[in-house]
Amino acid sequence: MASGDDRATTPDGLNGDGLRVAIVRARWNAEIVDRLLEGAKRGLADLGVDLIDDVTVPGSFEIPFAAQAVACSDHVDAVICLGVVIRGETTHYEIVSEEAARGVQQVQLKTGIPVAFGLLTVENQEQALARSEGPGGHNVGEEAALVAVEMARLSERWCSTD
Ligand code: RBF
Repeated sequence: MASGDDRATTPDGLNGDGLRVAIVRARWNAEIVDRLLEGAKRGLADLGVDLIDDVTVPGSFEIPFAAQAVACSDHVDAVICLGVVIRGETTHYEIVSEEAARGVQQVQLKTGIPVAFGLLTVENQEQALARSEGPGGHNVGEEAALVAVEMARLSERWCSTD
């Protein structure tokens, strides 16, 4: 796991035993998304989590819709979203990245299922590579896996209806 001043630390003793987690990932920039996927799977395995589904969608713009469908299924405790949006010559960068972020936040607030934002929104390929298994092992997919588990445990503790 990477460390750095600008990154969250993981609570001591965090474990994912018994949690059911699904991944929703975009096919745009697939080579880099695959690196995020590897990181996310590693993060989940390290915490003993069962990955129960791995859903792909065309692009990051579609991620919130799929995340909502998965979160509504009653079969998951958390969802991890993975995508890569690279700034180009058009305004699509802002549209795709902002709508993906807004949508993911809406889904977790609306469904009560934590949805981790493992999307890279970057200027270029170099930045994307650095944040998906770059120097020091920085992998935003792995970080998103830890966030998903932490938030699922938090939700379990405070939102339980038992
Ligand atoms: N999807 C991504 O996940 N990452 C991108 O960098 C990305 N760039 C796009 C640039 C343009 C000009 C367009 C039209 C789409 C882009 N998409 C990207 C796809 C988008 O998320 C979505 O799949 C499509 O717009 C279809 O709804």
